[in-house]
Amino acid sequence: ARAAVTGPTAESVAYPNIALVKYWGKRDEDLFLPVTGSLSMTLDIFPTTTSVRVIDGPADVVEFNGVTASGAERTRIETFLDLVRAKAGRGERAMVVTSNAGPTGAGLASSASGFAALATAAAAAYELDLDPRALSRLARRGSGSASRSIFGGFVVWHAGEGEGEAGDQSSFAEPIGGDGLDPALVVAVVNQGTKAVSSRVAMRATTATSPFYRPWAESSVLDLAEMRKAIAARDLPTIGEIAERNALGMHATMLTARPGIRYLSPHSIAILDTVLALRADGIMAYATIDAGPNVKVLCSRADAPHVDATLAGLGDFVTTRTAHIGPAASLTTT
Ligand code: 2P0
Repeated sequence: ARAAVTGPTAESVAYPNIALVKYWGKRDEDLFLPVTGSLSMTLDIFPTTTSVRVIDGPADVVEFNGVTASGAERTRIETFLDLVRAKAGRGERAMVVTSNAGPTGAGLASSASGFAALATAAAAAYELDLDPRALSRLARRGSGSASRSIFGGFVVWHAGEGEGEAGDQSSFAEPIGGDGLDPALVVAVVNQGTKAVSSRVAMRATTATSPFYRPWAESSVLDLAEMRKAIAARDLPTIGEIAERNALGMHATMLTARPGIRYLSPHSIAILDTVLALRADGIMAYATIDAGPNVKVLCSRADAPHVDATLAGLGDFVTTRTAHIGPAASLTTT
């Protein structure tokens, strides 16, 4: 039996973001406070659409990509709704309908777009009046990287200062400059499947066991400062160089966890080789890789068709999509 509808439906759309300086490691797992700040580009492909309405039923109802959610997937959304309800001083359950246009859990930032969309729609459904900064802090509690998908364009997520309430208040994302920068990100999908080890588990293992974690975190702080300068200077080759080294460094911390965690596949390496070959040909293309084998290649808008065709031409193992700068999360109906 369907629960009776008791509130208006709030619907939102949010886009994934790809970090050019990565978030990898938490200093507080409950509050989702990161060890280091990070910086991303919001994309214009693979959005998540989510609607939330308050119902008078006994439990939350969650539909995920057309199927009733259960298990860990449902629990994660319910836990997030509990946080929204606590902030709103409300107790009613909700009906959540969410769908991803892109692959889920494949290192293509579905949790970023997912929790940015859920935070936006749930805050509206429960009548929480949050400014974008507060919405970013809320989205962070669902998935760290979701804090960045509240905003469009180039976005920095501050690590924040201090622990507890002080950390929670100061760890939010905000858009940074980059006006006039209009790069492309060619997404080379080599595996659409859900990753075997979640980012959360991999991060925890890495921070706890890799002797290379601290050095990477320290260098990432410097990368972030340099990246902000390169974006202000609209210097795409420097942006690409920093992004590529930061991502490879992050993977080095995972590879050196004990036991090692490896998201890279032979196909990922083939694409990295192709990026090197493109650069040898004078095409300014740079790779970044998240918690999955898929590779994202940053280049100029003008070079994107060539880069896309080159990667697509590698064989049947790869499919490509070219993304550009995308928009902030938004409420589409109330
Ligand atoms: C990032 N990733 O900066 C990094 C780079 C993956 C590699 O943020 O535990 O899903 O929910 O906060 O946000 C993926 O981690 O992890 C991620 P939780 P999340 O984009």
